[in-house]
Amino acid sequence: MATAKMHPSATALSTTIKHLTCNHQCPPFCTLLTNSSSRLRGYRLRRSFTVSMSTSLSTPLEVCVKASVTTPNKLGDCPFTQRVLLTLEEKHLPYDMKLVDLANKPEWFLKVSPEGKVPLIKLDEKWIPDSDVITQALEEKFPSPPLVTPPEKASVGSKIFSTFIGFLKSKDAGDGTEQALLSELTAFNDYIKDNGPFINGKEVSAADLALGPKLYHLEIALGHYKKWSVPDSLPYVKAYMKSIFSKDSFIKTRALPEDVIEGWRPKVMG
Ligand SMILES: N[C@@H](CCC(=O)N[C@@H](CS)C(=O)NCC(=O)O)C(=O)O
Repeated sequence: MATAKMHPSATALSTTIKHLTCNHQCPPFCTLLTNSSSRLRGYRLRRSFTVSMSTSLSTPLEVCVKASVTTPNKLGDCPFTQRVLLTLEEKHLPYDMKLVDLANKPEWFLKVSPEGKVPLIKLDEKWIPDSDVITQALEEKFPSPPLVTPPEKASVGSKIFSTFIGFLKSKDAGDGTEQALLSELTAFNDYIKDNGPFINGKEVSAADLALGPKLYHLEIALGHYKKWSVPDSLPYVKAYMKSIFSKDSFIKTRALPEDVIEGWRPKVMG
């Protein structure tokens, strides 16, 4: 496993995490921590491990991602960012993550992202915002392996996230928000039962990479704030979550549960 201690001068704002797919039995983040000039005073990077990358890209793509609010130099809890990282992982594209402290956005970030939002990716020398636009652009530029979800299936499960947020924010147990979420999850359960195991059948596709991170937030946030979990009466939803969450690409790009909890706190507190 490649390890490198952070030099004290490397802050979350200026640090680039060079994220490479490696063929070791590494824990979730097999990373080399470097600053933007790929060098930190005080230590040398170990380069003695083998890196396997099946891609034609020689230079890693630069991606701005949310930084953790609980743990220095870790990826934060943005589901849109994870969607983009999952797409990069599934397409075996190398990338450098630039951790952005969203509570204290640095100048360089605001210059390239006037809206101040992540994810943001640099493609053909241009910074592109928005996970919808980014994943579409990645599909066009790097079509192999294809991750396209057919248009008629692309909106499957798309109301789960908004109904989850409604229930999470709710302070009135009888206001119908739990029922609204259950009804979306039930429709999804039935769909996966007939068409699964993934939204487009046998293989994972773009719609799963968008939905997976949102279900991860649902599981952690509702478990923590409402002591609620997906009922056993929805076994296909449960199996779907289990299989997405256990993918290597997901484990590598997921947020820390404590960041997910902190991220939703303002919404829960109202
Ligand atoms: N529609 C955008 C949403 C991106 C978004 O809302 N990102 C959040 C973090 S999860 C953000 O950057 N918020 C800005 C802020 O918190 O100041 C996408 O799909 O990329």
